[in-house]
Amino acid sequence: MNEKIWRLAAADEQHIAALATALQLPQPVARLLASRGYADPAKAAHFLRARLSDLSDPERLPNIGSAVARLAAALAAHEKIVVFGDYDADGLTSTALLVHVLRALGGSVEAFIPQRLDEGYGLSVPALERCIEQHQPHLIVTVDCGTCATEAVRHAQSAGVAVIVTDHHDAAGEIAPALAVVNPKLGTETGLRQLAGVGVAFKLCHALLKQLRRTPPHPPVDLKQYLDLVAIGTVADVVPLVGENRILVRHGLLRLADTANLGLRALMNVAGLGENPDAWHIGFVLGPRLNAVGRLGKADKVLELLLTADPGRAHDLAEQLNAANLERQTIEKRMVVEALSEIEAFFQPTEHFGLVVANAGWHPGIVGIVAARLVQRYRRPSIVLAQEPDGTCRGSCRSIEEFQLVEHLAQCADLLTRYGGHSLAAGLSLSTVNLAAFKTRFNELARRTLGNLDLRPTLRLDAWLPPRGINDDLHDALEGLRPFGHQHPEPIWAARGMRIVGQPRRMAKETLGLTLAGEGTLLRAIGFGMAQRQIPDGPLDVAFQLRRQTWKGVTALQLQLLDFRPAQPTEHDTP
Ligand SMILES: [Mn+2]
Repeated sequence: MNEKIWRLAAADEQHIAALATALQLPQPVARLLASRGYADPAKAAHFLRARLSDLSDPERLPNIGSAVARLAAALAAHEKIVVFGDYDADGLTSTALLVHVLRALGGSVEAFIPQRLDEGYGLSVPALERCIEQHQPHLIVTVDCGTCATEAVRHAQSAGVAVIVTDHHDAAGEIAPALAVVNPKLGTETGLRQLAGVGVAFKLCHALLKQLRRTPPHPPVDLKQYLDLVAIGTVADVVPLVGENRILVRHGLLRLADTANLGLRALMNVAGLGENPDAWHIGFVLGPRLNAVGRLGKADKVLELLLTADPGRAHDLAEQLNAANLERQTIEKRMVVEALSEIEAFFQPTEHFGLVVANAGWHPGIVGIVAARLVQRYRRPSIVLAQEPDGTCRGSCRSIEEFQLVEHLAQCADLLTRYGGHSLAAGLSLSTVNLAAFKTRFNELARRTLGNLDLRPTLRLDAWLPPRGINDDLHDALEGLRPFGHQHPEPIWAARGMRIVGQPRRMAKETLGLTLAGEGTLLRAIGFGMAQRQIPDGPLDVAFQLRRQTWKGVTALQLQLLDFRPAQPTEHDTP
């Protein structure tokens, strides 16, 4: 597992120098920006500023005008509105956002979340029927789902219920005949296509407020106070943290630090989150807690948490979410062990490029996380299926950049009952009688696409640093690049020919501690999970992320090691 290919991100050296001068940036930061598509100083400055005023006009989303007009009419006529969401963190934050805003505008609004385990994802006919029976709405507004829910939308209309769809998923079929389908994937603005469901819901709210502001009295809503919800849904849905998503998340994180949402405040307390939550905390601390109850079939609790005005109730619910997350972890661990033992029984690296495993004892809400673990381990597209007693398999796929899921699943459409999603993550179901044929076909498709590629994990270096360049100025300059996440990862640096001073320290939890020296600079380094790794004699090249740690009142830089290797001459590096 130590066999990583180190690859320096490509960037034009002339651009780097010009950018560093123009924006007064340390060379490595200029290099990073140039390599990530911001070589032009104006573009880079815009990226670094990430101002809310740089968000585009929400009216540029397709069909948003008619959606806003209908919503405004529903508010004016005090019609009963239901926000129909989804059980993941994106769908739940989208729902809470729209409910908060419409209620603040005086709307008569209820929320509805489908049951993951019985009704499945999105606007299905059974979920719709339960929704109508429960709430008797005049108008349903979906968030994070519904683009192709043709049957359910017709069903609603024949029951006299109007439907507005807001969504961000790729259209995998006929577009639902709703009165408006607000989905950036149906438009031509490439910058908006990356929005999460909650980003689309935010745009809808923004457009609605703009509309209402045109005629007094002015609506008493400050949309900025809900940016914490937008940040959470956006990060948790793993959409790229560039463009408008970057702006929304950067400002949403500032809002989250001081959130007025009692549920989020309680959840942060229960999870032990400190002063300045960042995107990592959403992805690895808050996101899993918000998703866990939904996975286990009780997403309504998250919705209640995000909507409650009662601090005691908020605390209780936060505790329940925390407990559900622990339960999820236990189930996940067992499933990973079982999946690995199934795969190891047949796996040949030169034969198996698309992994499909199925088991009757697996939890259908947790298959996606297990698939993600398999991708991490094997670097191949992986599908994990829960076999149901009714003779069907339901599951999740996760993939690598080199293999687009939905287009490959389309080539198995005759074997599947349902599939959909994105290029790196998708869901599917099929009849168990087709399982063997599907396994073979999926592997064959993956072999055709991946068979000739080098699938060893790569470490994408942002720059080689001279040891003297590993300093506080660099660390400070990185603050402006935050938040880091999908498609804008935290920078990885490397340094050549570092010598180990003193003895390596093997510490608790498999942690390795080193003191490194180069060019007269001494640096502390730490490697999580590396305590057992063999340390080569002689100087090392190290790859790391830069941290500033305070310990016993002393603040110092620390290299968080991602890999090390015997020092190599420069010409060995893969470009
Ligand atoms: Mn989503």
